[in-house]
Amino acid sequence: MTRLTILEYPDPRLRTVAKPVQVVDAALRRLIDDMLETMYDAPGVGLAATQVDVHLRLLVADVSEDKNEPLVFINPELIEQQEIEVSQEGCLSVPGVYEDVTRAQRVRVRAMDRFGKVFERDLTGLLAVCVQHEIDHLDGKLFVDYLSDLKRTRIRKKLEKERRQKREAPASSRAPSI
Ligand code: GNR
Ligand code: NI
Repeated sequence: MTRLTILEYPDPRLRTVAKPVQVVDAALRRLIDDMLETMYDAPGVGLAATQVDVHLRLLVADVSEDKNEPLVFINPELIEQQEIEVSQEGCLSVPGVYEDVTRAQRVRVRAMDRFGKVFERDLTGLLAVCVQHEIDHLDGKLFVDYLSDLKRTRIRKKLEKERRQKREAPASSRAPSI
């Protein structure tokens, strides 16, 4: 299995709208396994294909304590949403940022599993929130889009600065050449 690279905000590729999966085959199952490995390694409770620069409607999740309940949703659709409440979210594509977002705490989702079989499932709490967060990724949307322009700009500047410093650190810690 391969650990994939996760795109980070404000990478414009995170704005791509993903296309429906047409065939569920061995190549797709390999991508699913790589996404699961990437999610567990990160670590995160969910991962959308968009985040690894694959623009197909596919997401994985695991909100279990022991990280032994991998879930796969191919071409997911929300068919019911209830109990709208605020909860705190984070995102592997927006590292270190946690903010309140208002979403349904109970959803019913229809999707295909890793063998292309259609299923429906009722989800609650973190898993319900996570699946909505991942479907947003598939639509090119990020949780920071729900925040004020001011907050989003501050977050973008903070991440850009952190990345700049990460790039410069190796050079500035080198011994002077004189
Ligand atoms: O790991 C994650 N945690 C999380 C917490 C609250 C709401 C949503 C999430 S999803 C996130 C992983 C991620 O970025 N998925 O796209
Ligand atoms: Ni995310």
